[in-house]
Amino acid sequence: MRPPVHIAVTGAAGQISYALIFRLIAGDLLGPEQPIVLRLLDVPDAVGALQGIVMELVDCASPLLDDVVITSSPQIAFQDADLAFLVGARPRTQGMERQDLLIVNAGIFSEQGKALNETAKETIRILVVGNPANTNALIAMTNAPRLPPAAFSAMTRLDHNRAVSQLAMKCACTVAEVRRVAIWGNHSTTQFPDIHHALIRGQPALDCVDFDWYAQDFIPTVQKRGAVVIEARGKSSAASAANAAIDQMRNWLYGTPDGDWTSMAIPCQGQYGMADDLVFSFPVTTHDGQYQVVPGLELNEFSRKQLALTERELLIEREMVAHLL
Ligand code: NAX
Repeated sequence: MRPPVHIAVTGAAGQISYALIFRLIAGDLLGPEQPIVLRLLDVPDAVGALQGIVMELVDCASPLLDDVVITSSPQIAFQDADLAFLVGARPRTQGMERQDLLIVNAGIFSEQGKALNETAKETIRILVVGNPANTNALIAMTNAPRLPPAAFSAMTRLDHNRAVSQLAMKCACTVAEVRRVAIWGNHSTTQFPDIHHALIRGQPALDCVDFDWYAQDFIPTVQKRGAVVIEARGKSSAASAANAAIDQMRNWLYGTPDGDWTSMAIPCQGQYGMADDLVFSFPVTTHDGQYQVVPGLELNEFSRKQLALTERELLIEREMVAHLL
């Protein structure tokens, strides 16, 4: 029997985690041979709900579930963790401005960054899902100087998957026939869903679709998809977000397919002229558990303008949490 992999999940009593945890013990991330210890973190008021989740986990009789730890201490949650999904965050409530949300959640991610610094393995991989995901990842990373910056990423895979599906539907092809879509920048409505380098059955995507459709329909559809789901469902995306978290972590660990790439928000080191010290989404390839930004992509004036917009938003967010960096 292999030694278990310890997976920390924060916001474990929330709706995304409820869709994520059961897929983890079904082997959807690490395969059907790999035992798992789940380390579930939520606020003290949610520990009762976590106990119910533990009962349900037990009731799955999964051969892959080695143990479950439930806690409201981030230090305990991250102790010995190999992987961490930082999902927990305060949702935006009525009357709350984006700025208020940023400040409340910044406090959570600075505390969790410090806890990761104290107790996590140096080889841990941390995927930040809780919003505002890019800036939360930046705060956690800055507060965990013992860990390599490359241990952190924020989730833009849901945006990437949304873009792939929208393009496949428009071109009446399968999602497997769509390659090299990219999401640049912030996981927000300023993100830039880019199909300039995308291929449909090996042909340039922009030869298959009309540019006006791309600029006026596709881009806003992907950017605002989260709000449209909320309007229809009365709740924000949960199963698709959990699915994207598994996709992003799986590619990170096991690599991207030959001839394709994915999108991940990662610590920026000035690639494509973007400001350092942001967590910025780029097209990346992954290999042996490491990610590399796809180099040398041509960016036209349209793309540069979109990149500048999303970079500007991230710079403003960074300024607002400067006291925690
Ligand atoms: P829920 O409100 O269902 O769950 C959040 C959970 O986090 C709750 O159980 C809450 O008690 C817990 N929590 C709050 N503060 C905590 C803390 N300090 N430590 C540990 N746990 C804490 O939200 P859910 O729908 O699961 O969404 C979670 C986060 O994902 C939100 O910030 C949401 O905006 C974000 N999303 C990010 C996406 C992305 O693509 N990056 C897409 C989906 C989603 O909108």
